[in-house]
Amino acid sequence: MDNNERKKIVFSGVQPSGSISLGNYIGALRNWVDMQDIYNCLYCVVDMHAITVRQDPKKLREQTLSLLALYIACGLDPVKNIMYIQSHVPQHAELSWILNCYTMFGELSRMTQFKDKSAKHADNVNAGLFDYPVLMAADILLYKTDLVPIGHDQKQHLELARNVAERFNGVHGNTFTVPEPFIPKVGGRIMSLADPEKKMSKSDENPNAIVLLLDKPEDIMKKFKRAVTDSEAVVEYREGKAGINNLMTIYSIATGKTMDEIANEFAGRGYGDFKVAVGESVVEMLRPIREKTEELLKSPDYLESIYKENALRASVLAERTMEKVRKKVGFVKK
Ligand code: AQP
Repeated sequence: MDNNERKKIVFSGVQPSGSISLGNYIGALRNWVDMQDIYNCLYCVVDMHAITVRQDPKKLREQTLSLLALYIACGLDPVKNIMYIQSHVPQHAELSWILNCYTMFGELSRMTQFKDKSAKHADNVNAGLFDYPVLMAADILLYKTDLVPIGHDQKQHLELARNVAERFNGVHGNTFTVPEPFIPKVGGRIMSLADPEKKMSKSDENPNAIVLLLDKPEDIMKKFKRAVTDSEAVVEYREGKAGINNLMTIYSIATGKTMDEIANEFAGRGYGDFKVAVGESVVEMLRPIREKTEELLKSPDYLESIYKENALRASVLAERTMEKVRKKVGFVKK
């Protein structure tokens, strides 16, 4: 790389809104690991996003630390990357407020995640839930992010972040880098095991719908054995076979096999054998991650040193952007 050419910046995050799912891992985290050697990466535990739906405070604290431990256990290096907790860098909230004033009510009303989540949490359709994409835009734009690795479900939010950045730049001159999404070709949308027409979500109420990264091997096996498929008994990737397509995608990622190789391996065999094989491959893929996470959670001091140090590193970068933004919008310097 040319010395004058800066390394691209990557930002991504996961909400500690539950224990994280195989969908989060395959759609996002797994790709972060590959990116850490190529780019300057910030990986955030987005706890401020998580409170857009009601959380138990004690559990949220535990889930936040557990998620940070999981990041490390998945292979992310806390020295190479900036790995921190969103609420420890208040510039996220500050920029979010400013960007609110550059985001239209109509744009936010069109967000499908808002529509889905407000239907699911009808008793708590709060302004934060509506405003979620603006906080996400702030997360990304604070760091001059070039690339945002996400699953398919976040594409619309990323598009909004781009529009807000362009609008702000249009009014005040070039301020924000307009980010690009990075959505994996395979695994960008892992589906629920109980309803393969729906995405796998860590906050799904049906425990059989989701595989969690910290699930015990016997539970993972049970969930795959119960996975909803179809009545054809043919392991083949094609339209109309959402359940099988989902299991084949997961198996392909866990084993590195292509769809054709998988179809050949299970030709003439029933779904029973296939589901067991998928379960076993996922157990093996997740085993080292679970073991390492359990080990890290026994060292709270180590985790504390990581999130404190990294919040400082993130704050320095965030403050640089905020100084520029405050000046552009006309705030008096402190
Ligand atoms: N099913 C999925 N397949 C592929 N990628 C997925 N992601 C989420 N679900 C899938 C990706 O994981 C990253 C972190 O997501 P998040 O926790 O910030 O929010 P989310 O997208 O709302 O994830 P969940 O699991 O559905 O959380 P809850 O249930 O709390 O709303 C994102 O990059 C996302 O695309």
